[in-house]
Amino acid sequence: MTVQAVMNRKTQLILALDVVSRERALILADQLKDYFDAIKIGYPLILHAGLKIVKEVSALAPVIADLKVADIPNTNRLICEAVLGAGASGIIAQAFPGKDSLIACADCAANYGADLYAVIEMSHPGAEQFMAPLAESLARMAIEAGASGVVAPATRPARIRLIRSVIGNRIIISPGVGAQGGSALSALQAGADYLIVGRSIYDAEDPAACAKRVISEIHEKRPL
Ligand code: OMP
Repeated sequence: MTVQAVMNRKTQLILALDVVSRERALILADQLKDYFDAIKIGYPLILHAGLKIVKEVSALAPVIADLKVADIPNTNRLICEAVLGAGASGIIAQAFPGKDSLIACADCAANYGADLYAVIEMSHPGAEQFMAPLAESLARMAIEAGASGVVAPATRPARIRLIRSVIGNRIIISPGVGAQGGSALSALQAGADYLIVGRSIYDAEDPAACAKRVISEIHEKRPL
């Protein structure tokens, strides 16, 4: 079984750094690093700034590479090696391609001492069509494959509660807070370990003040 848990649970927030300018990304990462347990970087930033941005942001905070890896095992391994080799300490993969594909990611993550998070049900409305009916099986399979945890929707806290009952004490990271309408507190109360927050913080007039507000809101009502 290949399970890690690299992230340090301090604020329980993960910054989704979906800006497309390297300069803005580095300024935001530096301003916000103390308010987040990790910074999630995906295609928008990597495609604009190049893979080296993973190394640059990793110098400031732990990076989760959100490449939603979804291919055959060999291609999954090559993708994971590239981004974990560049300094990421976590990677996000889709669960739906199946157990062998996910095991390739989990084994690669283990080789780098990194975490694998498997997407089992996404936060947007369209995920109710095909993903939600399969989410429990995907979650079970992800755990068997050796994932450190799963990605489950803050937009539907009842789904987080259900997934928690399936995966025991593995990690749930949960996007959809703020811009997509999800409530930080409801997602945590439903069983999420970490909240992924992007636009509502990096697009705020004062991102650091906004991050502080979210932290005080969640931890005043739910002590760490
Ligand atoms: P905001 O909606 O701006 O807070 O950003 C949410 C972040 O979480 C984006 O980077 C999305 O790509 C990501 N995300 C979802 O919104 N929903 C999902 O179901 C899964 C993810 C993800 O895997 O991170």
